[in-house]
Amino acid sequence: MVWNKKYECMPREELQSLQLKRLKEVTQRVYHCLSFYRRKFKERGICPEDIKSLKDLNKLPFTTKSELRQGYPFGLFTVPLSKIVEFHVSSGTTGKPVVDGYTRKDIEIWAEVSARSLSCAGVTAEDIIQNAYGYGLFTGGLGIHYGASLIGAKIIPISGGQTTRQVMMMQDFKPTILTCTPSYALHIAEISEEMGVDLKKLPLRVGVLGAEAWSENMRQEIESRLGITALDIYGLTEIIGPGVAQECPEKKGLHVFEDHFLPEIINPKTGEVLKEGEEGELVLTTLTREGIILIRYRTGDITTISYRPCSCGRTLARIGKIKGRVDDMLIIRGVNIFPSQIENVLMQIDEIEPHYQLILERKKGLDELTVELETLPQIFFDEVRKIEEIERKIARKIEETLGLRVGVRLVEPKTIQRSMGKAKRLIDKRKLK
Ligand code: DLL
Repeated sequence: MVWNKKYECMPREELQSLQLKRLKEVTQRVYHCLSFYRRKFKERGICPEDIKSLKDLNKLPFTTKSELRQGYPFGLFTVPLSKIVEFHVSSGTTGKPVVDGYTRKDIEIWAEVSARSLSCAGVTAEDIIQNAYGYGLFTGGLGIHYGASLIGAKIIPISGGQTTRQVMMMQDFKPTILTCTPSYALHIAEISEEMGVDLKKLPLRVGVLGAEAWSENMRQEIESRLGITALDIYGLTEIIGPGVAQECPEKKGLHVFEDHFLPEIINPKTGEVLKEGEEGELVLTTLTREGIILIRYRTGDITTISYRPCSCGRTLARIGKIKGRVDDMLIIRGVNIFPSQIENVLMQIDEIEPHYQLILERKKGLDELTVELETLPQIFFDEVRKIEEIERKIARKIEETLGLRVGVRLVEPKTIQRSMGKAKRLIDKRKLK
């Protein structure tokens, strides 16, 4: 088990002075290494010496994803290329990806924070981990692998996909931990049920699930279908990969490994720093990375932060479950909504499978949202009245809970595409000029 109590349970004042020391070092480093940061600092009329307390953080400029793209591929590295030992890229599909370059020390840090994450979820050297995050340029597979290795746990590096084989490994190797995206965990459950295998009877006990937004009710669905405790792991390629923040079994937010990553929550429209508990965009500054140092990176992820110590003993700040990305927020007839909020309602309905898609269209100048869902196999599609009744019931439930009128369309079982990694929930069919 890798529980670095020195840092994870450090009194806040001590942690803050460590963060300040590290913040001063990284601002010096980026200022002297990169004209990109020097120019941005100068535009704001500041230099690294102006950072005298953590409060001065908000004098520093934000860094955005589009700036990282402009530096593609190696323009924002803070060390010579000869020091880089590994590359990963972000999983976004539009335009050039964002590249992360890791030095040997960065890989050690990554292994440490990933090991702390897994340990926070209760993983020990005795565990067998079925790692079904994708291996490759995506950070999920290798990030978890490095952490599990540091703990000394036994790893099945199966990667995503080949779901029948995943179930076979679960029966034969008897893993105790499953690591994958929440949507893929549900797909594994579905295939195992088809194969007549009851995962609840196997030794699997914990899922360390992340890389996409998922609701509380989706957690319950996963826990009951797989017979596990499902815990949330957060991270992003730009910062390091999985291991930025992790939920403990208390399930009261994700602990941010603050000795490495300094979090803030801002109003995404104005950039103003928000108070503890207020919802906004998560901004992170890397305090120890070498290959890439990010100052006030705008993650685009919406959450809240709390600095209250947790009953697990950790004093690290906790972020709430990520609600979605700033750019995933839908505004439909004046109602602001995230796909995860719709998911939360859908997961409470009995007559449907937990697979859905949201289809956004523009009709007569107005945005219309249709929720597409699968019925349970035992509900027959020729029972038109019954189908319409269920559709109306779901639409009513969404309207009651979220104040949003949507169309609901039930489709036959197994017609919505399953994901092996991050699920694509929203299909935007609007032809916006
Ligand atoms: O998804 C890293 C990761 C791998 C995290 C495995 C957890 C487990 P990227 O592909 O760069 O990295 O995508 C990062 O995914 O900005 C969020 O929008 C989203 N995301 C990651 N974890 C969560 C989570 C990996 N637990 C982007 N909840 C981030 C909600 C998440 N969204």
